[in-house]
Parts: sequence; C-alpha cells; structure tokens
Amino acid sequence: MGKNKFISFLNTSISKKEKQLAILIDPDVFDNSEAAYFLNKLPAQTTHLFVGGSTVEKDKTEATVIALKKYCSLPVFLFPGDESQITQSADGILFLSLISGRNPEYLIEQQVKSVSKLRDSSLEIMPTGYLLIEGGNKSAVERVSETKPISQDDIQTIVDTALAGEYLGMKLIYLEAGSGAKNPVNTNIISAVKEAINIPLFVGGGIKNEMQKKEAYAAGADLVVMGTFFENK
Ligand code: 1GP
Repeated sequence: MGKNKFISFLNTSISKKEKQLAILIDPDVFDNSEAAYFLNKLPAQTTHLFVGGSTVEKDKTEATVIALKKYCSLPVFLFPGDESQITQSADGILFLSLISGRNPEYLIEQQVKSVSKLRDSSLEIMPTGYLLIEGGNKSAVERVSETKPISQDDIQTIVDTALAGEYLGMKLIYLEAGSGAKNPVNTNIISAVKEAINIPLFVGGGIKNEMQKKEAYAAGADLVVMGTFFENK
C-alpha cells in the first residue's frame, strides 16, 4: 500500500459497511505504565487508537504513542490540539482544520507551523474537516480555540460546513461534540451530514455507552470515537 494506506483502507471498509471504532487517549492523563492493562480492556471491535488532547505537555504525546505501540499493532493516529503534539512515532495524523470556527489559528496557522515536522515525515497525513457541535457543556476545544460550536438545531449550517470541507479537498469529516459532552451529536445531524457528503464521517464526543455508539453507526457514522468512557473504566 502507498502513502494513503489508511485513507484507502477506511474507504474500503466503508464500502463494505464495516464500522470503525477509535479509542481516544489523552497523554495528559494517561498512565503509560498501564498501557498493556488499558489495551487489554478495550473492545475487540477497536480499529484505531487516537492520541491527543486540546493541551498536552511537551513530549508526553511521544511517550504515550511509544508505550501503546509496544503492546499493540492497531494503527495509532495523532489527534493533535496543536503542532507541538506531532511525533514521528505514530502511523498517521488527523490533519485537522477547525472549519466550524472562525479563528485563523486553528483554521490554517497551526497547520502552517506543523509543516516543518511533516515535510519529510512518514506519518500519513489525513486532511480532516473538524466541526465542533454544541454538546451541552463548554468543551475544551471551545475554550482553547476560542470558537463557538455550531448549535445542534442548525443542521443546515452543519451540513453546509461539512460539504465546504469536502469541496476544499478534505478527506474526512469529524463531527465533534467535545470530550465529555453532555449530549453527543444528534442522530438526525449525523444522518443529514452522511447523506450530503461522499467522504468518511467520524463522530465523537459524549458517546458513553453501547446504545449511543450503535445509534451513531445506524445514523451513518463510519467511525465512532470514544475517549472518556474508557478513561474511567
Ligand atoms: C473527543 O470525540 C472525542 O475529542 C471523544 O470524546 O471523551 O467524550 O468520548 P469523549
């Protein structure tokens, strides 16, 4: 497989209607010495590990990625809050642009700053349109990015933003209610976005149980991201 192996794999899985599950690990709270134990508890359905957080202390991301890769062969993708979290030890990076917001720092500035670390890297770069949706409490993404989430009532704006991301050439859309969200992204929003776009759809934030995960899949999520639920197990 070539440079786009994970994106190609995702698209193939989606065409076969195989749902993906990514577990999000925040290096700021993760105990690297417990990596083997943590990985053992994850559901067999897990297809990816995402590593990142809105703010992470320097070098912690790399240590966490290395600790995880020691005990498992799942692909590890960076899900960075900023360019300081880029490490070459992962397999790929969700190259996020916060397209729901209007803060140039997270639309393009962090991306420009990260190029020196990505230019000669073997990390697979996955251009991702990242949409913050109102989750019922103030999320870390809202706080750090100083952008407003889109209201769950404003489905048209959510769909149009996701499609704008696709038209710009992004390869994935990620609907994010925020880590620890009270309310996950509503299933009618997931369905509307899925119907409109032709690229993989990731959904995360506030998905706390099997039922909510299944509902997200049924509505059209190709990949569900769960973090807090497994942190507390
Ligand atoms: C956050 O979407 C992820 O970026 C996961 O959220 O921690 O609420 O599962 P949770």
